[in-house]
Amino acid sequence: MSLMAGKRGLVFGIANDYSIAWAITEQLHKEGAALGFTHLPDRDPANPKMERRVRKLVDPIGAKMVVSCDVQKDEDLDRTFAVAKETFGELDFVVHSVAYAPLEDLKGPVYGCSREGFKTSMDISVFSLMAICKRAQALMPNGGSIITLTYLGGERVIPGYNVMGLCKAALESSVGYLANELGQKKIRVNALSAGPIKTLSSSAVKDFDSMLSMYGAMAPLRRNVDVEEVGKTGLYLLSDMSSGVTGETLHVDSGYHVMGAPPADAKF
Ligand code: 0WD
Repeated sequence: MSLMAGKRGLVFGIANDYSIAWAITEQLHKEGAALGFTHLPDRDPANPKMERRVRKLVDPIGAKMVVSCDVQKDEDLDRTFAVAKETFGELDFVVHSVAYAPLEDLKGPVYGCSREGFKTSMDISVFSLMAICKRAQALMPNGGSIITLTYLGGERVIPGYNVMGLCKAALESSVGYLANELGQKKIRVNALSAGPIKTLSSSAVKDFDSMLSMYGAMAPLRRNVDVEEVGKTGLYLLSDMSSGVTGETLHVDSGYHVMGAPPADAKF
């Protein structure tokens, strides 16, 4: 029997086919999940680029719902979960794969980050998980699994990751608190800490290409991860295979996070 047969869930954060959320979706679909999606609101309703980009991917896999949702807006979140209730009745899982920082604040230095930029980054990248958990738990009377995407820059200083590192630290902390609060309802909350993957968002991170090559040189597996590996771990965390795992930050990074100094053979 398929791992996700009979399970229903929402995926936040597909921008295009490079998105990590799409790689997770592909795995969930393969294992028989019923899926709903959100996309960023379109500025010009006459030319709905965002919706079209997401629909091109999710319509062929039988998306049960596709809703416009800016996670900064409570009314958008309320509408998304109202549509999910109408469509699915109940939910079994949610994928939170959303992050944003204004470019001028992201590029650093951290001490130069604007107050507004900090608030926006934290609102979209951290508060949105709490806001989503609040609404999702009401649709999970029989328990469920919620995952978010994070990066090592939340645990250690990764030059160039800047304000997003601060966001990921807060996000990972919120995963622990949320796991504790929702545990009695049999809802698990975990973070998947991915190695660097080329996507629309990561292209905004300074020196991203040198980060990629450093993983190949430094990581115990002496290679970087590919997005399919991240997708498969997403599937694991959302399925009953991980039924005893909550409050965890699980690294899918070829082991990079355990290293404290470059291995002897490392060439940069
Ligand atoms: O190397 C990487 N790519 C890594 C990414 C390594 C480790 C973690 N991550 C994390 C990111 O920080 C993020 O949390 O994975 C998550 C997904 O990132 P991604 O797949 O790399 O990036 P992308 O394909 O751009 O998806 C992020 C999406 C947005 O895409 P764009 O590029 O259009 O900003 O987050 C969504 C949006 O779809 N998003 C929002 N959704 C709702 N409301 C909002 C918003 N206000 N802002 C951004």
